[in-house]
Amino acid sequence: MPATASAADPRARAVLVAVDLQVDFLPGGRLAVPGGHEVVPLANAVAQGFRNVVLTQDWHPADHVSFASSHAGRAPFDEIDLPYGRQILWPDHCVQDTDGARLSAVLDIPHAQLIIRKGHHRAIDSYSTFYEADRTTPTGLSGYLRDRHIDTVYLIGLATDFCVSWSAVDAARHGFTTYVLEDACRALDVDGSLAKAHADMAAAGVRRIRTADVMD
Ligand code: VGL
Ligand code: ZN
Repeated sequence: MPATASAADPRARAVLVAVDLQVDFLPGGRLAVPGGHEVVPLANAVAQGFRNVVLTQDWHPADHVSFASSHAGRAPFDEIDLPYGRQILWPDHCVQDTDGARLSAVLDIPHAQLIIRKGHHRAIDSYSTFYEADRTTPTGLSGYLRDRHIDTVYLIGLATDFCVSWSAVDAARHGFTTYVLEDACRALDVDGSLAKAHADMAAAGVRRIRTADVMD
């Protein structure tokens, strides 16, 4: 599908959302996703087939509630209860305007039209790029997509079992036809999180496919 497809083309109503392809989630980063770097060239290739591409960035203040360092006596991967629900505590990562929060230098999608930054409210995490973890505070992405008459969302990126799956579930729940391109994602797999993500995506009607299914 060339990037010049006409408005009549169904691909004009589709968006590729490339989730959190950021330095801290790549090998050597502060919350590295195993094999995360393998996704970046695939993202570059698959994006060629989309007119509409949105990138996302995890973008936390230095004292973010999701950081173990913000809670005395807690260690990364502990879980705590917060007003909006259960929260896994992470190593500090993707702190606003730091090198770790930057998009991968290998990412090459010059026609991406929007970057959604999420997780910027100190007291709420946001795995999903549609709604924060209280499930009610919007990032604005669904309004942006609806204004542009986009009804189909394809997701790739990091991590399958957190930001990709939560975004996919929210997209499907809010009426978008939703696909996850699984070979262009990698998982953290913390304590059964990947199996749970698969179950949650199935329940929400998210379709799991491969990049070859959308590339000519
Ligand atoms: C993510 C954990 C914490 C992700 C972000 O991008 O999947 N995971 N923050
Ligand atoms: Zn985060």
